[in-house]
This record gives sequence, structure tokens and C-alpha cells, in this order.
Amino acid sequence: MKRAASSAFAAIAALVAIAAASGGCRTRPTARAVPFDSNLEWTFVTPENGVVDDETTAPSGMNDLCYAFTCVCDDEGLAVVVLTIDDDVSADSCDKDATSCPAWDDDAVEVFLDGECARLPDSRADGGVHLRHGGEFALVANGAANSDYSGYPNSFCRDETARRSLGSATNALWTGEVQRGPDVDALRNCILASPGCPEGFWPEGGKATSYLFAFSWKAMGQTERPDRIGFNIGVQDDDGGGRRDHTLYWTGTPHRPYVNESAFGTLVLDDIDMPITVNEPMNEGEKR
Ligand SMILES: [Ca+2]
Ligand SMILES: [Ca+2]
Ligand SMILES: [Ca+2]
Repeated sequence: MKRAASSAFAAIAALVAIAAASGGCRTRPTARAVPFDSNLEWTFVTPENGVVDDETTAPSGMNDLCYAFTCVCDDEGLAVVVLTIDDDVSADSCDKDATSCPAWDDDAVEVFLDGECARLPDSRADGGVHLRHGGEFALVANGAANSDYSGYPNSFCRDETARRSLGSATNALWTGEVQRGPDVDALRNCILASPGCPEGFWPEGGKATSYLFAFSWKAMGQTERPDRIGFNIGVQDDDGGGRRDHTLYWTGTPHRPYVNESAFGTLVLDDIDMPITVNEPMNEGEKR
């Protein structure tokens, strides 16, 4: 376990280093840099245990949408890996090279970060001043990205913007990669063999897409690895093009789950040599 975890952090360090070195370019890390071994803890989100945004309808079942995610970190930053299973992959609303686009209208994964664990009921209140501690970061199934509702708009694989004063402007704040087809076979096999994988998680005809996010701690307004952060994931499901059909969150409130940090989960980052722990949210009453 110790060896596997150490190799995981070495890989993530390399991954984040790639992001930092890339500066304002479009170079992306490879998902293969993340060691998809069975020691990583996976969390499974299905229409049965997830939270549906009340602006959308619930997925009809795991054949419509389900996903698994895991997180690892080191002193440089946080990596989040998400595998979605979907019956129809659609990304017609965002150009594939976009870094500012309506990700929520396509198949997309949104990661929500609350770097100071403030647990505000509205992360966008007071002109969004709190968003310098993170906010909403999205990757679209076609590789587009969006961070317009974070403290760092249009910052995907770019140098830190001057409009937010957080120190040197030398590193990319966040980057990522999206893969489908045979490229996700290793990840699929890892997840299907991991403890807690629900029966039927990979329905017949389900199409898998992997999303890899790599965040510098600076993207959460931090100068070093914090002890814990508020955290959530939302997956948008567009079937057949046009606008989204469903949104399924790991946890949160059905009403405006994308801003209500009080119902986010917590990532406890208590030991650099261990995968981070995904805790249940503090506000259990809000979780279905
Ligand atoms: Ca679907
Ligand atoms: Ca769309
Ligand atoms: Ca879809």
C-alpha cells in the first residue's frame, strides 16, 4: 500500500509539473501518468445514491448515467479522475478547443473546490470574492474546458491570470485530459475490480469517458497543501445534443448544488503518503 501510494504521488507530481511547464500552451498531461491500481479508493455515484439538480430530471438508471471518481494529491496539487458511463455521448454546445463555454449543456464533468472549507451557502455571493478559493472547473467530453464560475476564468492550461494576486504568474493553475474508447480499458478494469463497485455499474451499451483534472493548490487560493478542502463533483448528461438532460452530483442540495458549499463533501489531506480520504458531507440531512 505504501509503495503504491508513493508511486501515485510521484506520478501526480510529474503530472502537475507538466502542467506547470506547459505555461500558456495547450500541452496536456496523459491520463496514463495516473497509476490506475486497485489501491486507489473509488467512489461510485449512481441515480440511486447521487443528488439530482432540481433544474434537470433524474437519469433513468445506470444505463443513462453513472460514474466513479478518485482523488490523489501531493505538495504541488490535486488530481481528480472521473470515469462516466453514459448511453449517448454528446458535445455539440462547446467547441473542442474552447476554454470558456457552456459546459453544462454538453456531457461534462464539473469539479467544485472550496479551498478554505468556508462552506458558504452561496459561493458566488458578495461579487464572488470567495471564488479565489476555487469554484467550478469543468471538462467537456470533447476536450473543451470551462472555469468561468471559478476565481480564475478562462484559465485552463494557462498562466495564472494577473487579475487575481496570488503570487508568481509562472504556473498553470489547472489542466486536464479527456479520453474514450480503448484508452480507458485499464481504468475500466481497475474500477470494475475495486471494492464497492455496484452491480450493473457497466451496463451493456454503456459508453465510458475518462476525465483527468490536475489542479495546483493555487487554483484554490492556497500557497501550500491545505489540511482539507470542501469538494463536490457534478456530471452533466446531454443525450442527443442541444441542452443538458440530467445532472448528477456526488452530494449536495438539489437546489443550486453548484453554489451551496455548505453541503459539499470534504477531502481530508492529512498525510501526503496516503491517498486522500473522501468523507461523507457534514450536512447529512441534505443528502438523499
Ligand atoms: Ca445519458
Ligand atoms: Ca449540447
Ligand atoms: Ca450523454
